[in-house]
Amino acid sequence: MAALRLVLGDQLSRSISCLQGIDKKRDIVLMAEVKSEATYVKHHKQKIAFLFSAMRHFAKSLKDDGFNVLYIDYHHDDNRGSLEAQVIWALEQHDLDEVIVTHPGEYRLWQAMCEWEKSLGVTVSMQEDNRFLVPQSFFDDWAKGKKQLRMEFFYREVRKHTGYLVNDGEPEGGKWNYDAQNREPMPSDKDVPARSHYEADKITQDVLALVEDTFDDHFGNLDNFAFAVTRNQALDVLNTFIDERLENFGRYQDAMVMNQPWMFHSHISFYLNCGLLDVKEVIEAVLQAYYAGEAPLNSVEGFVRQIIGWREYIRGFYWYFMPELATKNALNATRDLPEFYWTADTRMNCLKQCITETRDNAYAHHIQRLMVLGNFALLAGLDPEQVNEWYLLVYADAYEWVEMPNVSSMILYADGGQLASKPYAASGSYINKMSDYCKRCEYSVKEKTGHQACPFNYLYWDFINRHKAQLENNHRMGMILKTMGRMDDSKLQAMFEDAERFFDKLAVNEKV
Ligand code: FAD
Ligand code: DLZ
Ligand code: SF4
Repeated sequence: MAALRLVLGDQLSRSISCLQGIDKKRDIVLMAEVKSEATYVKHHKQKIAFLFSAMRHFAKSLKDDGFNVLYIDYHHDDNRGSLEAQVIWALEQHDLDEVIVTHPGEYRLWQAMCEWEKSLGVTVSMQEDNRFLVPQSFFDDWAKGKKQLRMEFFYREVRKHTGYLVNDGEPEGGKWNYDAQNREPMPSDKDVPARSHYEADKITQDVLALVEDTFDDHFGNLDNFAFAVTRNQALDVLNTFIDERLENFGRYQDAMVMNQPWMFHSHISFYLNCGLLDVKEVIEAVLQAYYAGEAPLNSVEGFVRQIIGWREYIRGFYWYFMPELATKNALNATRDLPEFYWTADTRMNCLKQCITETRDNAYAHHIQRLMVLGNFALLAGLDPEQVNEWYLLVYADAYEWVEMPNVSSMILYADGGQLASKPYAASGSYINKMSDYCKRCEYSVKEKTGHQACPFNYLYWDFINRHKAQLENNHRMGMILKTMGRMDDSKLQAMFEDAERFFDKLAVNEKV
């Protein structure tokens, strides 16, 4: 039995399940750059360039090792434009009895693949997606019957299951979570190490030219392209993070600084999510540094939690709640995404910074995505469908399994609290505390009302007021609602009027 083994653009791993048990001589590996995947949303130019280059390098390494690889590039004469059409084409060209795939990361593709056996007329075997530490069934078993699905408790189960940072069932250092030590703003004299930068080789240069030419109407620019595109380079990113950033990762995890897009974050989501790095090797490398005394526990535990907590949880959550998650809109948010999410043309310096950096790098770090871009989307009541589309296309690490729970559930509270115990809403003072953005803003973060006032301030109370009936049942909102109840009526009224004026301007695309 000869098999066609389809490797998707985000499955670039030698140990990916669809390559396991491969017969090098008999089986064929199919990889294809196809229009349907490259344009189902208008991905950032750097995201396409990154994936196409990483795909080409991965295919080359397989070929060099003697695998039978059919690689169909974007302008290949035989390119059929979609994964299914390309598989049909491959089956017509070669004598193959079976198609083997790994469970894809997006529901739309999974749904389509479930129909392939009928349309292709051969056995299609779908293997577990093994780019994660625990299988989907681990999440499903944990979630079943629970009223609340809080990440923290899932994370502890994964810690116990894997034994990472656990000694005889007890957490390393006595606590499961050291976040209390991880909320420092950055001092102004602190240097940030430079981002890892990889020169474009011939493969990458070809891809950059292709993207510039073929996807010129997509968001973003290619000027800052410096991604790792091979496994060795991705490992170099990981090792450089451990050597240069891990020590400070925890302390400055929530900090934001003007013109510092990369901070002390790891920048490995691109590589973890496309298969170039494996979650286990990442955790084990970080733990090795910890046990060698090279990094403090607050940083190491904080980092481990992002990966074996948040990342694993988010993936489990997506598949547990799909397809319903895609249409959730518990707060009935309907406002159109403002034009400035594309142009960065806004007076609000925090948003201007985060959108400009997103456009230039196809990256923003977590707290920018959450507390600036996401917080505004929540407070302004932006339509979840449009916000999801934006996040899915602007970041080079975005696939729906990870993007949608973060957007619909974490930032927009569109699921009504299945993920978060309360909306992540904040006024300008949070942004002021954690960044230097407000110092260079045309608005004043100290003012609560009036033309000069920071819009986050009045939008915050307008949001609380708009949703007070819904939030009243949430015990974590009790204090905030009480505070609003004690506020001066005329002050509140002025803020609601400011919010209305602000929304009127947004509606006619006037600069805000
Ligand atoms: P670090 O800060 O160094 O964190 C280490 C790793 O932890 C990341 O590489 C990532 O794999 C994992 N991680 C941390 N937080 C999360 C999280 N909330 N969900 C899943 N994994 C997490 N991450 C994506 O990979 N793709 C996305 O499309 C994406 N969209 C997001 C949208 C919103 C609204 C928010 C709030 C977060 C989103 N995240 C997404 C999570 C997080 O912002 C990114 O993983 C992180 O910024 C990637 O940069 P890094 O590798 O430097 O991360
Ligand atoms: C994101 C992406 C892009 C831009 N292009 C391709 C492609 O041409 N071929 C391919 O196999 N995969 C691509 N991908 C990744 C897929 O969209 C991804 O596999 C699915 O969204 C499932 O996560
Ligand atoms: Fe953002 Fe308000 Fe600060 Fe300006 S003052 S940077 S709008 S939080």
